[in-house]
Amino acid sequence: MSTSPLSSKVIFLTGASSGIGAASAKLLVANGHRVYATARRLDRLEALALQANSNGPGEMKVQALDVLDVPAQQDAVRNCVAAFGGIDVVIPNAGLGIFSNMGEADLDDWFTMVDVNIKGVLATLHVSLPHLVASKGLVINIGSVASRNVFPFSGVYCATKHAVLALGEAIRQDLRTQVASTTICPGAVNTDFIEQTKDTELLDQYRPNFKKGMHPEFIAEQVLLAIQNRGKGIVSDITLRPDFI
Ligand code: NJP
Repeated sequence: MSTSPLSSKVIFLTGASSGIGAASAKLLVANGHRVYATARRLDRLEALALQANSNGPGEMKVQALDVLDVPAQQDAVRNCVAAFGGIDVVIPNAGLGIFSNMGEADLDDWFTMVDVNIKGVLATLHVSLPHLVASKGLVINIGSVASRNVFPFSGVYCATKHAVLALGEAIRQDLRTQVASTTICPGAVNTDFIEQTKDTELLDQYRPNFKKGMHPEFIAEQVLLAIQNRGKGIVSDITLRPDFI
């Protein structure tokens, strides 16, 4: 059980070095929460923490972490608990999409998406769930509009995000009285996400849509709301779409 005051939660976050993860980390610290922020790019995490900690009132600690490295995930969770006294919220946000035609894709790219978006999320959940059971905590998964629909040139990404939504629902069912589960399913968000796509024709075609997508700060606000909702009710899943007006 976390030793935090009721209003200040301890949050374990992956993929915090950019986009939705970075925006969430900043907003959560600005609202008094204590964030254990992880990603592979430690320089970015350190810059983020410097900025967030100078504004407070919450606190950010950082650790370099590749979500595919299970012992490293165990180490990060142990360090988070040692630093902050427990874990109240886990956000397995690290993820990527490499868009391509099913007939032309690299098998390695498919495996990378499955590894990070499914196995990485599973590893984060597996190492943190005992702490969430202890704190009667919350998992906030980052799904996608691709969790329910399949879009052209992103079939494997869609398959991985279907899995993320299924995992959130599985937590809701199996751990009903112990751990709450919210899955946030955004459409296009203006982050570095699309830059993983190697097919330059597809990249040119998709980039403008992501550029006019939602601000990552809007997704971060829904993360904060999910945490603030505890005690009132649980939003099991929520879909967020860009306002193109
Ligand atoms: O993208 P980006 P987003 N180990 O590229 C990290 C979902 N989503 O914020 O390790 C650890 O800015 C990477 O960190 P680093 C999407 O599927 C997005 O948009 O330093 N971390 C970075 O912090 C994903 O689940 C859109 O490179 C790893 C982060 O992941 C989530 O939103 C729409 C890692 C990616 O940040 C955040 O993506 C949608 C690894 N092996 C869902 N590999 C959208 N943007 O439109 C990557 O429906 N990361």
